[in-house]
Amino acid sequence: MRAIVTPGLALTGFEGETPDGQQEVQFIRSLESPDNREFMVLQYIRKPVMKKKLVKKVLCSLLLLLPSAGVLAEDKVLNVYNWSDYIAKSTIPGFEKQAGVKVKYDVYDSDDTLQAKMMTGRAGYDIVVPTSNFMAKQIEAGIYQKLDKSKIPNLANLDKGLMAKIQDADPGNAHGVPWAYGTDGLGYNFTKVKAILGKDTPLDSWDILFDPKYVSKLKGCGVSVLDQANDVFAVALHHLGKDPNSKNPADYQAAFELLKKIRPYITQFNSSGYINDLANGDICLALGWSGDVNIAKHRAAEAKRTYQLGYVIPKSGAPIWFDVMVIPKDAPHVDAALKWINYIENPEVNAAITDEVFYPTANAAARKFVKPEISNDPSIYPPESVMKTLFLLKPLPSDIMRLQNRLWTQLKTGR
Ligand code: N2P
Repeated sequence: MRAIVTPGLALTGFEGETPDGQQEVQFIRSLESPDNREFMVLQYIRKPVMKKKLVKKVLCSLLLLLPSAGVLAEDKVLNVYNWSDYIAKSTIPGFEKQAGVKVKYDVYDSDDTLQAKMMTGRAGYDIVVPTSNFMAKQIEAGIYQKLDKSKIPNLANLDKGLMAKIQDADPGNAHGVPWAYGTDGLGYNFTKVKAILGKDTPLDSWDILFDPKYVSKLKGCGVSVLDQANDVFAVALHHLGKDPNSKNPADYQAAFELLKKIRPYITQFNSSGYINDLANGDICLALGWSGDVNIAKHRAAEAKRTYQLGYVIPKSGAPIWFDVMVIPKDAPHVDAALKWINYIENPEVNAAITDEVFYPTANAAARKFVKPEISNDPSIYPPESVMKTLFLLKPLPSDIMRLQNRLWTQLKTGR
């Protein structure tokens, strides 16, 4: 049984009996404070049937015994829901040791999955990590709480310029702290692709994916595309010379036509398994995320594969995005969540994550702890000349998101 009580709250709930009449069930759904902060109180009380009055009496005294917010017992558990392949091996054990909090860690590989879970409510997570453009809609829907920044002193380590980039999605950075950022680009098995397309074909172009003349030849060695409509439409729109964050439905129809032309050559839609597929030589081209492709490259080298893998940001430009840690309004362990955010923004903890998953972070103080071969790798930390070509994925109106998803299903199922 979990209990958190703040004085002055209204109580909602119901009570009844199990169908066999043997047990009394009391379910108190939530307590709501006047400022709309919600706290889970008790989930279920199941006990042998007692006289109603007695149940009420027991409950009342139970509530009186519960600690108030000020003297709340410290959280011993933290439920984190994060992207797959996004954390160092040392991150969780380090936090558990330092904070004395046990971490339950679940992963997803698409913003759509996260969004569906969060919008349904009561997911039980204390920390989730949406991409900033999705986060904006979720903040609007009121599902995240404002951060108590006094509990996150390590916020001082963050790069103000990068924080400013996500203020469109989260004004004043009131709700979120960036976990990492990255780009969308092309992951290659250079050895196989050059053998098929010829060593002089320029690989720093989206043409390799969007021009059937190239991609048709790569079908045989495997072509993977991220299973996230929003990213793929942004890239397709950009390739057509249209606004990658377009709000015009006709633009999406045009992007859909482009994608339909290459659909026969796409051998899989995938947002996590493609890392191993690339590392194992099961695909030779991937529209993927920067760190993921670099993880594949690293795994292939560790396994002493003879082929060369690599990540390329096409020279015409590519999406850049930020994934952001936020605390759901109904998070059961807010205090532990704030401790987690502060821990992640410790420069050495933060650098260890970049060293393992090859995603840069907005933590300026961490950069000097990142291994030099990683912090000097332009496919991981895009230099200023490349940064200028990147476009930020922005929040889109809900009808455009729905249109993207409808066209996406049609594309994948080929109907
Ligand atoms: C991590 C994927 C990064 C998420 N595996 C893209 N926003």
